[in-house]
Amino acid sequence: MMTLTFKNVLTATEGQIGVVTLNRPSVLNALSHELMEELVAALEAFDADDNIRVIILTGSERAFAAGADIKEMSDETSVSIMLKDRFATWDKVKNIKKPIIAAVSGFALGGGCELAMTCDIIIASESAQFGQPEINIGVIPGAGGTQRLTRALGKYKAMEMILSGRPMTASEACDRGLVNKVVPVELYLDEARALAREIASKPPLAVRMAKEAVLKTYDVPISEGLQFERKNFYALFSSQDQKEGMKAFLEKRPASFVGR
Ligand code: CO8
Repeated sequence: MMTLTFKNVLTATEGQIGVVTLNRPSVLNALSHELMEELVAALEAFDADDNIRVIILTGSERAFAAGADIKEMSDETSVSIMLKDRFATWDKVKNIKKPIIAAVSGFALGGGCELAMTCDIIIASESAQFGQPEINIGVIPGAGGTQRLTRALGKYKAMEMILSGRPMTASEACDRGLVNKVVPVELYLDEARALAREIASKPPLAVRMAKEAVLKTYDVPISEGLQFERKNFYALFSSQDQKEGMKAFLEKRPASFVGR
């Protein structure tokens, strides 16, 4: 992991936490294709690294990301953009198995809002704003906004945001369940780190299966989701960590998890 160097993203490890920082400040972290490819490479490397248990995805104080790169897209045609299959990288972000905490400050607009929503937990600074302004440039959200924002906020608020292009403040996003917690700007990364460390202390296989089961709710009717949950529950009983976790509880001592 440490040998990977990128142009548009920075990576760092802090104990069992992998941090990926979007780093195209001159364009407010606009999500070019090159940036997305590097982002996926960084996330996949952390996902494959046994020493990493949780990933934090962040941007700068001024911008998490102001959307897909409009300059790069402006001359595309329906056919050219389809043939380039730009959403393949987005699908890979969705398929990361370890939990991803988005630490969001400043603009999270268009693809930036969609990227945050593709993460599992969103911690925001007071300056964060979330929006889907694509309507202002003649298109609509393309990386999940119409679906994920609607699941998060309900039909009426999502419709208002997507049709008007108006952004939402961090505190409103938090009140409505799109954001987990809002903190002053100097604290949002620390808040994300604290939560990441807590999750990193849990048994990794259970964390992985819990994430998978929660996400299943987006894809299937509840009867199938319940079956899926049950199978993951059963499967964890063949892990060492289930034996250790339950034994430690009964012996009134802290558990020591190995991820097997
Ligand atoms: N793409 C490219 N460049 C951008 C983008 C962007 N999304 N956002 C900002 N920039 C650039 C600006 O052009 C400017 O560059 P320069 O200094 O060379 O003029 C620089 O960043 C700073 O921006 P501003 O001067 O505009 O800064 P302000 O503080 O005045 O305004 C805003 C900040 C309000 C965030 C403003 O920049 C803005 O409205 N940006 C565009 C927001 C937007 O419309 N986002 C949606 C884009 S479409 C999308 O995301 C679809 C996603 C679907 C996935 C697609 C996969 C292929």
